Amino acid sequence: MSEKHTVCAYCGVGCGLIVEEGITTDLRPDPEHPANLGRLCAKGANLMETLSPRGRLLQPLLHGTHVSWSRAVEHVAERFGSIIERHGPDAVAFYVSGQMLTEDYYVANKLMKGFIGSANIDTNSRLCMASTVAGHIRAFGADTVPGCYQDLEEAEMVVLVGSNMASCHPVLFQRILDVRARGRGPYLVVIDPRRSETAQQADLHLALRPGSDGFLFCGLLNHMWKLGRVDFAFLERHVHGFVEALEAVTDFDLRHTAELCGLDQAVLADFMTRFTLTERVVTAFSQGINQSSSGTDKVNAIINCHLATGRIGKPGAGPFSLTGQGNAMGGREVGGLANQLAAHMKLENPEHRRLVADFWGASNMAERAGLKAIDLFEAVAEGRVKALWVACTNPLVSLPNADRVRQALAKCELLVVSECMAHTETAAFADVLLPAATWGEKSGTVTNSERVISRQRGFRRPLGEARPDWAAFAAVGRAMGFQEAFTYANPAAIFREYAALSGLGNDGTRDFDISGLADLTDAQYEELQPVQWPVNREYPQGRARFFDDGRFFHPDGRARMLPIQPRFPNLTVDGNHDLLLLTGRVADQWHTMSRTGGLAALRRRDEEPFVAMHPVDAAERGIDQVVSGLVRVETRYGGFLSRVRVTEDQPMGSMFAPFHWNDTFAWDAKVNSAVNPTVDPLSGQPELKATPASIHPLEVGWHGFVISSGELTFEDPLYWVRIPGDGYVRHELAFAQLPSRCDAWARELLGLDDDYGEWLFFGDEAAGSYRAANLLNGRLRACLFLAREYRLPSRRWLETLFLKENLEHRERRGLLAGALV
Ligand SMILES: Nc1nc2c(c(=O)[nH]1)N[C@H]1C(S)=C(S)[C@@H](COP(=O)(O)OP(=O)(O)OC[C@H]3O[C@@H](n4cnc5c(=O)[nH]c(N)nc54)[C@H](O)[C@@H]3O)O[C@H]1N2
Ligand SMILES: Nc1nc2c(c(=O)[nH]1)N[C@H]1C(S)=C(S)[C@@H](COP(=O)(O)OP(=O)(O)OC[C@H]3O[C@@H](n4cnc5c(=O)[nH]c(N)nc54)[C@H](O)[C@@H]3O)O[C@H]1N2
Ligand code: SF4
Ligand SMILES: [Mo]
Repeated sequence: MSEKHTVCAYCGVGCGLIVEEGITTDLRPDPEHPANLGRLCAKGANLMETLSPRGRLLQPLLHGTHVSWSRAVEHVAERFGSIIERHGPDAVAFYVSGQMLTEDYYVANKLMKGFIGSANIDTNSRLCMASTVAGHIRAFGADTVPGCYQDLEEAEMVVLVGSNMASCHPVLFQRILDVRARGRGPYLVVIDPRRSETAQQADLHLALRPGSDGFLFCGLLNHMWKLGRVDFAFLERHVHGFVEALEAVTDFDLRHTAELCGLDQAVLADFMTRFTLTERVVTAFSQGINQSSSGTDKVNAIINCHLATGRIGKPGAGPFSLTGQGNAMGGREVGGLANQLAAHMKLENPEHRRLVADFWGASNMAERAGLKAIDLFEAVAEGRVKALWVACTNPLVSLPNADRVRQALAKCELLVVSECMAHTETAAFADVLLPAATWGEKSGTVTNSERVISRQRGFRRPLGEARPDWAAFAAVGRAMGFQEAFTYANPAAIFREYAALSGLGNDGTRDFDISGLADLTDAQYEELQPVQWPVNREYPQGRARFFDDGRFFHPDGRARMLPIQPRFPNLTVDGNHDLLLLTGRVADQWHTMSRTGGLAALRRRDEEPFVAMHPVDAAERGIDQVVSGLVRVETRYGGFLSRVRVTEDQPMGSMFAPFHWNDTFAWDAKVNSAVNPTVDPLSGQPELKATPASIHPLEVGWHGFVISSGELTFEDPLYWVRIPGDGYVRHELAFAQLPSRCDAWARELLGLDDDYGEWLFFGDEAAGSYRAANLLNGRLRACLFLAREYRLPSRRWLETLFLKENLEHRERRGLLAGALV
């Protein structure tokens, strides 16, 4: 029996886990990891199930043919090399991910920025954290998260803005609920247009008008000023720009702010006064703030409020950005964004460039920022970027205006995709597919939302020929001629180099410094306990809070308050699209579902893609009359199919759809086909939370479902969605019409066009319902139910039949009669 401490593969909370491998594999939360202290959420608890070999990419493929790793690497290096030779280094790019480990990220960034000589490496964190990074740098002079998780427990008031923490950072939310249950927890405010799972548990929910957060925080600053609570003594000593910042909010009195935000004035006044008078307040924010065309300004509007009152870097007080992916923070540290260098050094700073170039022995250092994600894919579509290496992300599903992304990928001369799964939408376009080792098989470090660096430890051999991503990038680096710079014995060697770089010429001038870890031996790296950065001479055991000493990272040591002019999303008004589409997540699914979509335990809560809307909006459009709930949402960019959920939790005038479902799990369900690609001019982060949209009933002739032992594919459906069960798969279906030769069609549809088993058929077009079932040796192999009306037999009952060894006579009869329970 071996026991390994590691961290969860999913979100930025960064929970510690203990994996015990023996005859069975056991996974339990680590009672001592500082992030979760023994807690776990459903996604984490089901992680072992994701290790199945099903669907994994096991071999390098070159145009679909199995080749050796060395052949694949040679091909990539040679093609990258020849494109660079003909068109210059800016004709190639990497698009990477906050789910790579720090060591993977470091090597990819080093190769692109130090040796290829372009800064065209960007990451899915552009869609996620870029506005926070830009906001932090403007306010603090560095991308510093001031506080830590304990602050959320020690606060008297926690304000969650644009964060559905109950679903997206469940363990952190649990920590808040736990102190509340002990009777001394914070007063909880949730600012979110919709009554999310988190808002449902709040003391106060401010359902503000979508996109109006900037106005709200400007109003708050104004209110605090009026109440005489601005801490001018602190500002005089530690902050620049406060006069201008305060002047900028003079117009936002309470009445005006309430109007702009669509909130009740008295309720807003209560919130603002409470915020003003409560000493220990944490404002935690996430995608409702970041994913906006004015996201950076919103981040600074929040930080302004904390700076103005000196409530930063203190126990229980400060602004707190929640990171999304497990190593989103690590990616920011290594410089994974196209406008950063490495170890929080700045690409535009010649001194930093020189330091890094000398340290790397870089032959071809990038001199200026590269293309940010949206521009990068546009450049691919226009043929300016000709070779692209995508690693650990599925942009065809997760980038806005996805149909344009599809065009870009189709056009790309050389698309390399590093994936652990064989079939993702993006992988389908790859010229070269590189099999990646994944969670449980690879080792390295990740950094969570509170700057805690933890070891992710592999406990299994990679499946097939899979390799860790760092090894793939390093191999290509060597094949491109940079042997010395890309020869690493193991992740520990990469980490040491990175840690040393972070301390280079630092002396406290840069926040990110882990030079205290630069001399770890392999064995010490293996044993490394979670530690919060910085780790250096001054803070050998890490530092819980920055700015408690009033020192910031602008050259003058002061923070900046910024004059904010809030604005609403700049949406092209389009008469037909009169509802605002907001997008986000559900608790049990992870992004593009490649890990979570196939697990029965995680599909029970939300089986099908859905779009939520208010009953009044539904009634006005006749959507409440659509019994099946099947609808199509459309915008000027494209559309997607979904089931409508009519609920008062969704405010009037807007809709909410999780962006998880895609062509792998459903038909035409990709939300990002409809989402606009407008970006924040400062951060380049897209406006994923607001697109004008319309909604229409889907004209359906026949509704139905199939239960079978394996996955099926369908020709010409109006709609299908795949729902995994334990030992079976169900597909929900809709067709325009029934073919004339139903029985033959059913055999083919069920993939059982063989001579085995016994067939039962019942009903036809005229009867308005049709059923078919196949039994082998008394056991149900597959069954199909279709009806004109959306009135179908109980799926649960049929699913229990599916698991039975031998059907009784009564059950066989019931199969075709179909119990409508
Ligand atoms: N279950 C699950 N957990 C996850 C993930 C996942 O895929 N699934 N992904 C991880 C990642 S990468 C990330 S980035 C995080 C994201 O975590 P969150 O940011 O919490 O999640 P989202 O659902 O994207 O958006 C949060 C909320 O923003 C609200 N919102 C929309 N528009 C506005 C607005 O104008 N103002 C305000 N105030 N709110 C608005 C939405 O209604 C939504 O409830 O989750 C992480 N955790
Ligand atoms: N409309 C809308 N769109 C959004 C968002 C939104 O709120 N609304 N949120 C955005 C945000 S915040 C994010 S972070 C993105 C996330 O979007 P993506 O990054 O595209 O989503 P994932 O499904 O997590 O993709 C990760 C891929 O990496 C693969 N993988 C897993 N482990 C490894 C590994 O170790 N190595 C390699 N090479 N591959 C691996 C997985 O199989 C999977 O296909 O989506 C963004 N898109
Ligand atoms: S909260 Fe996040 S890190 Fe913790 S177990 Fe759940 S998904 Fe994993
Ligand atoms: Mo994210």
